[in-house]
Amino acid sequence: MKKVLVTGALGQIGSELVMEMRGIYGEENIIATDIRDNGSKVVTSGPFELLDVTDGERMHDLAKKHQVDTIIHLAALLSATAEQKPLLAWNLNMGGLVNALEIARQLNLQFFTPSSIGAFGPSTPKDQTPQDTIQRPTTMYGVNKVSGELLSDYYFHKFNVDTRGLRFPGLISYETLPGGGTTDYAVDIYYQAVMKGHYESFIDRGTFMDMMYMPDAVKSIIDLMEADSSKLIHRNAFNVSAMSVSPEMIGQSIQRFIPDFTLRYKVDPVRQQIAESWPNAIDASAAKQEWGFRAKYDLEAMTEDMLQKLKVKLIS
Ligand code: AKB
Repeated sequence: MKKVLVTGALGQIGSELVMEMRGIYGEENIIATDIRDNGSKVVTSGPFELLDVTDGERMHDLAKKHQVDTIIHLAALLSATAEQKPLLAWNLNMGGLVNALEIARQLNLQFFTPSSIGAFGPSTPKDQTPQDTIQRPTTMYGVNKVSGELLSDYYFHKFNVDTRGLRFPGLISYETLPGGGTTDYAVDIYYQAVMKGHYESFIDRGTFMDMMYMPDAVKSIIDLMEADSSKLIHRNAFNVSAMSVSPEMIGQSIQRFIPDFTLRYKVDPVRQQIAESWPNAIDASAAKQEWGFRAKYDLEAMTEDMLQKLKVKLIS
């Protein structure tokens, strides 16, 4: 990666990935794009362009104008929003993806897009979910993610595009809030713990899902993109995870730092049903073997860092 165009750059992943890559590859070499301009440091610290990813012509023009050699395509609706607006999700998630893949083919670019634990469904083995297994998701987001994995494989086999991807778990971060995801509770809980000392979880006790702290997610994207192509067998859908946790486990972890923190439950049936259709804990051994994936943060280390960073952000 020398010159990279990032779509959805103001989202939860993009806002941290862009800043990290600008530090590594040089500010001018990371072209951030998004449908809106929020005036944040992603916009002001390097090249920024407005881009609606359903506009393939503009995406093509921007890739040519900035002479990029890589596209990191992040723009997408997350699971809960996609369930509310399935047709919009199809058009944005699949339309944006096929535009980005076509441009990667036409301009011979390296390509990354994230998949998700949402690509699994109720008939997938729930524990130690294998890298290669049954994928019959029951959500529009899941349908989009499986299709995206297959489409990215297709562009590699058919057109030799250097496509790569990760199946992300819930990502926990303090810079930018996620929006419209099922795993968002695991971010909200930290914000509310710092601001109010209390959280009402929309996901029920005893519901396990995989999670990862954002610094590990950002590093895993960069490491996969830098990995030797000849070593990659599962190019577009590596299972990656740092922990499998339930709301009460995060609550107990927070109580070690904020002893008075209280957790109650007000379950949202839609997001609970999505969560129950996803694995409890996935097996990340293919990512470890093929390109050396390793997460630095476990639950305790993440909680300590999140609370420290949020106290600075929200209180001081
Ligand atoms: C969501 O909850 O929709 C995302 C995901 C796991 O893909 N965070």
